[in-house]
Amino acid sequence: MRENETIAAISTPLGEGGIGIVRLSGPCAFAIVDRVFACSKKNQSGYPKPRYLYYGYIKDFQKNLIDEVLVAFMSAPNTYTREDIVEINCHSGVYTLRSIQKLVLEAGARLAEPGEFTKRAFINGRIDLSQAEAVLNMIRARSEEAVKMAARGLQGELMNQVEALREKLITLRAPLEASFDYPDEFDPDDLDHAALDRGLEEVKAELQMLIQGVERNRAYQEGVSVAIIGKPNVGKSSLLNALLQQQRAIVHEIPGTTRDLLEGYMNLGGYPIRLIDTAGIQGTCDPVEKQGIDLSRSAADQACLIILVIDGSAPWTDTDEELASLKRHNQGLVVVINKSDLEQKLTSDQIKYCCPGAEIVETAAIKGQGIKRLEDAVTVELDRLFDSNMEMENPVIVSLRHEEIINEALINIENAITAVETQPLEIISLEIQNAWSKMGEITGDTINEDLLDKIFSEFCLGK
Ligand SMILES: Nc1nc2c(ncn2[C@@H]2O[C@H](COP(=O)(O)OP(=O)(O)OP(=O)(O)O)[C@@H](O)[C@H]2O)c(=O)[nH]1
Ligand SMILES: [Mg+2]
Repeated sequence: MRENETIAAISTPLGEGGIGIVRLSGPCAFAIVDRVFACSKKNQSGYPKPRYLYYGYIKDFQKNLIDEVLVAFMSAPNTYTREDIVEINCHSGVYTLRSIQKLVLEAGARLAEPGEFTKRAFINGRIDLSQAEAVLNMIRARSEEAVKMAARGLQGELMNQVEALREKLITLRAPLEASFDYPDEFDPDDLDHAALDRGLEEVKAELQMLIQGVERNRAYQEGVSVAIIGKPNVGKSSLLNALLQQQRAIVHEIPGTTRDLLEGYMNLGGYPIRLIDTAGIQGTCDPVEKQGIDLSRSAADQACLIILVIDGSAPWTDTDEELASLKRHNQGLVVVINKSDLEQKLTSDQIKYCCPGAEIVETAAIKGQGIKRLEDAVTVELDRLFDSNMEMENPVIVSLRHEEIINEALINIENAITAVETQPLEIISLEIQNAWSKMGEITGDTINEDLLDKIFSEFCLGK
């Protein structure tokens, strides 16, 4: 990384809005902005006084006015990047923002790479890697729960847990290393194998604890897919509209109205949900309908949870039974008996027989009846699926990257435990060292430049 360069980028979304920000970070940030910022109070106030907003104009080198702005100067090291930072608050228009960015680049800054501001915060030691990743999670969070988890990551919760574990590993390894380095003073035979074993078991349990909440956390972070499945005309699209509270899908009495997959987004119990309406499943010779049905089946297969809709005013059929059997292991299922406002021909016994244990909810989608009960049933099913009864104060682990690292460290520790009885001390020590080093990849203590680049490249420009 070219740390000595001053970087700049538009840090707010490009579009029309009240305020847009062009941000600079680096040793020449103040000097660069000074070349393009005409500030009336400059001399009287001893500008730039850090953390004050200065009113003035951005002008190009020919003194043409570009925008009326407020500029904040923040001096190192008390800034996001620990470098000098300047934020130019301008009017948010695509052309204005781009013009100011272009001007500061001409005045000596370099265009920042995606995530480079946060990368500098990491490299300059203000945050660790897990906190940098939490920044990304915060930006991407699509539900209240996801925001809460990202905030915990930002506060360094994961970093603290990981560092405490790594400390333990150092303590466990110390007597082993001492016996290699000072064989005269530390006799390997005096080593307390039972204590070593106990310590390793403790670390193993803590690592397992760390991974426990992963699936649920990921569901909160990335969202869950919920597919509405059923025979034609049972009211799937009506249910989608009722849940989304908008006329998203066409509803019609002609069976086979929905031919494609249709999606909408909603939030339930803190879970961001991708709700998918599907074409009604039945035997057909129509090639277009058949394609739609193939899509329905694959949506059912890939969903985290299936809402199986059955028409309560019609008798139970073999197709309903076949649809009930689509549920995979580890997939959630809620059964809806729709059209409960009409005379009922269906008994829940048949459903209970084909979908043992499944929650059954009666709705009248076109009247909006039973929708709240359906939402509650889906939330309960998701909680069950993602083991949400666990205490909320579980460690914050959301990324697949962390999970993989912890799993690998866990293997090292399990190897070390097996080695305590059977292998030379060097092997145990090496496994502990490997686990310590692996865990350092979470905080960024032991990570290579390529991986860092990969992580930060996922950020947006200007962050
Ligand atoms: N009485 C009654 N009619 C309903 C209810 N829900 C849906 N309908 C009617 O059933 C018909 C089919 O509804 P849709 O929501 O289009 O059903 P669908 O399952 O999406 O149908 P396809 O897209 O053809 O598979 C429409 O005429 C709806 O007005 C309900 O709760 N009660
Ligand atoms: Mg439909």
